Amino acid sequence: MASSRDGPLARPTEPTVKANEPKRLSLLRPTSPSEAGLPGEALSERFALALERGDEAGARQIVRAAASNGASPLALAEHFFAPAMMRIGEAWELGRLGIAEEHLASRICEAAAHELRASAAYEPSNGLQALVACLPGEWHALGALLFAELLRSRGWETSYLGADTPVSAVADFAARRQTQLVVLTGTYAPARESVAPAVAALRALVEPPTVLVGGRAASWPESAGADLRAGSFAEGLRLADSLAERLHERSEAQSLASHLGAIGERLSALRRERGWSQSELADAAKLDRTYVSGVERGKQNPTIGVLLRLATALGVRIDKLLLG
Ligand code: B12
Repeated sequence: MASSRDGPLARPTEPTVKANEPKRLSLLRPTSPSEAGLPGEALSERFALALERGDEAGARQIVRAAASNGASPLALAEHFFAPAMMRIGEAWELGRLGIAEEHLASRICEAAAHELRASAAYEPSNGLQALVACLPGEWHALGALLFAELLRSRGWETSYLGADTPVSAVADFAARRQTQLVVLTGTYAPARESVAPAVAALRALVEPPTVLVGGRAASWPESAGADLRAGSFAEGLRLADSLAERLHERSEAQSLASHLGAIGERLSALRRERGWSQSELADAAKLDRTYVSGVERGKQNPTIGVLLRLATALGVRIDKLLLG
C-alpha cells in the first residue's frame, strides 16, 4: 500500500474566513509570518487553544480545514488530538483548568474526530470487519475512538463500542459480526486485570479474531497474550494494514483452490462419462497422465491452452470445464 498516506503532517492552507463570521473563527487566521509559513503547526496550536476555550465549532472547523487540505487522519490524530489532550491534562494538574473544562475538552475531541472524514485519504472498504472497545473499567475512550476512525480511513468496516465494555459483550458482538480484528484499549492501570479474560474469551470463539491491544495497555505485562500490541496509532495502523494484506492473500488462495477443485471435478466427471481412463484422456490431449491426474485433483493450475486441449479431446467447449 502507498506509504505517502502516512507522511508528515501536510501543510494545510488556511481556510477562508468571511469578515462577518463570529469572532471565534479568528482562530483560523494566521497571526504571524511564522505561523503563516507553518500552517500545520499553527493549526495544531489553535486546535489545542480551541479545546481549552471549550470552542467546539472552532475545534471542528480547524480539523476539517486541515483534513480537507491534505493532512492525513493519522497525522491529525498524532499531531492535533493527542498533544492537545496532553496539554489539557497538564493544565488540569496545574489547577489552571477544572474537571468540567477537561470533560468538555474530551467531548469536543470526540465530536471533532468525525471531521477526520473530510480527509481525502479515506480508502474504500476492504471488506473486513473490525471492532474497537475499551476494556472493562476503562473510561479513557478518546484513543479508541480515534483509532476506530483511523481503521475506517484504511477501509476497515469498524464498529466502535466505546468506554468500559464488558468482556462477554465484546466476544458476543465479535462472533455475531464475524469480526476479523478486535482492538482492546486501556490507559487506567486497574483495567489490566481484564486483558487476559478478554483475550481468552475471544480465543474461545469458533472463528477467533486477531486481538490487538492498543494504547498504554500495550506495555502492560498482562497484554503479552494478545496477538498484536501497539503503543502508538502509527504502529497500530501498520499492524492492521499487514493483517488486512494477509487476510486478503489467504482468501485469494482459498478462492483459487476452490476453483481449481471444481474444474478438476468437472474434468473427471466428463472423462468418466466417456468411459476413459486418465491415460486415454492424457493421450488424446497430448498431456502427461500424472499432470491430468493433478488437474482432476485440483492440484494443478492449468493454463487456458491446457484447458483448451482437454476440452477439445473431450469434445466440449472450454466453458464446460470452467463453469460447468
Ligand atoms: C481526558 C482524561 C480523562 C477523561 C477521559 C475522557 C474520555 N472520553 O476519554 C476522564 C475524565 C474520563 C478521565 C478519568 C480518569 N483519569 Co484521566 N486523563 C485524561 C487525560 C487528561 C487525557 C487522556 C487522553 O484522552 N489523551 C488523548 C489520547 C489520544 O492520547 P494518549 O492517551 O496519550 O494515547 C497515546 C498512545 O497511548 C496511543 N493510543 C491511545 N489509545 C490508543 C489505542 C490504540 C488501539 C492504539 C494503537 C494506540 C493508542 O496513541 C496516543 C498518541 O500517541 C490524561 C492526561 C495524560 N497525560 O494522558 C489523564 C490520565 C490518563 N488520567 C488518569 C487518571 C488517574 C484518571 C482517573 C483515575 C481520575 C480520577 N481520579 O477519577 C479517572 C479514571 C477513569 C477510568 N476508570 O478510566 C491518569 C492515568 C494514570 C494511569 N496510568 O493509571 C492520567 C495520565 C492523568 C495523570 N497524569 O495522572 N481522564
